Amino acid sequence: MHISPVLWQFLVKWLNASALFPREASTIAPYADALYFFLLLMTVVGVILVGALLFGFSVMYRKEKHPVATQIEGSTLLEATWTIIPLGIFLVVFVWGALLYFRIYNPPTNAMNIYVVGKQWMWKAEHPGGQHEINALHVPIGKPVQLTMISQDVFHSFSIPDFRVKREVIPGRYTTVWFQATEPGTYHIFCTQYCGTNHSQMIGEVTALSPEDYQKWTQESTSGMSLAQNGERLFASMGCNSCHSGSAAARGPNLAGVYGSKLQLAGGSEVLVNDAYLRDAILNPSQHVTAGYAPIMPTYQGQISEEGLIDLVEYVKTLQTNYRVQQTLTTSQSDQAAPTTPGMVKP
Ligand code: HEC
Ligand SMILES: [Cu+2]
Repeated sequence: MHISPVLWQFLVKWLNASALFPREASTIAPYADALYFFLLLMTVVGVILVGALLFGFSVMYRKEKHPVATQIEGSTLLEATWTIIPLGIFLVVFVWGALLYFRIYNPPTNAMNIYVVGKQWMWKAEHPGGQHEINALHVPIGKPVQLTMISQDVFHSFSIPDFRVKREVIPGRYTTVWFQATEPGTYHIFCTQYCGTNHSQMIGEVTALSPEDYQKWTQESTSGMSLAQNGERLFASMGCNSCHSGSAAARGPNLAGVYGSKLQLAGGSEVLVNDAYLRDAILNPSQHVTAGYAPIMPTYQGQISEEGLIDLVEYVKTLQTNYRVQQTLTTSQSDQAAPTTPGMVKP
């Protein structure tokens, strides 16, 4: 029998695509699958048990053998048994699931961070070194990678099935996932929340590389400017440094070392300054005024793109001990002449 090569290729492709199970390509995948298979096993046991009892009782108590029904008034022992055993199973699933949840959603502190911006209908990745990607994500294997994600428009959901990773990507708020890839290769990225006409095309590819190949990739695809460097320019061109100059006479607080610190607010409460807080401090300054300062910082809502905000956040993160704004002040004169500012919202 002869099969046309086209048909054969189609068949092979179809068999691959309809593989019953995604690959296990992250450290977390086997753990997620273990719980999944446990649930599957419990379900199968339940179905067989109930099915067998149903069938058995129908045969045992059929009309020819028992023409007159016997009334049974209940059995405490029986009822306690079928309450306690399932309760025990559900509690096991609950504790197991909760432990796994914490493991999946709490990134290790040494994780490297990559930003992901979702929009109708694409995924944009921003590496700290300034590498930009669209519908693609390069990561090293054997190293925890955290994604800090945000949507520029509607709700999306970021999923890498082979890594057992999935999380909502929401406008106005950073969400995170993390994973550690175990095998070099390419893996699908999906948007798993219906987000409009071309939702089905909101897909991409993760490329997991060996550390050496990843190193090579970062060098080859650099745009020349890191996110923090872009942020530094933006900081100058948007006039942030007029208030945050770092000098004692400045109207705004010194931002050096603010990232990761506990900030005292005017209302008396304390906040931990993380990525999300920095973003919010730029967009909604009046919501949480720092103690000892007048609420004079203008809102930048609608004036900076999500990418621009990421740049600013990365820049403020780098202001650890030596305050570089002074330097920005002196170098910004030449930038001011630039016709367009990277990261500004385009109309
Ligand atoms: C008109 C002066 C002014 C300008 C311009 C200004 N800020 Fe502020 N900023 C302040 C003041 C005052 C505070 C403290 C009071 C508050 O929280 O609103 C502050 C607070 C902040 C904070 C919170 C952290 C802290 O230490 O209080 C961040 C982050 C920040 N500014 C970043 C920026 C960025 C980025 C820009 C430019 C896009 C900017 N600011 C522009 C005056 C300003
Ligand atoms: Cu989407």
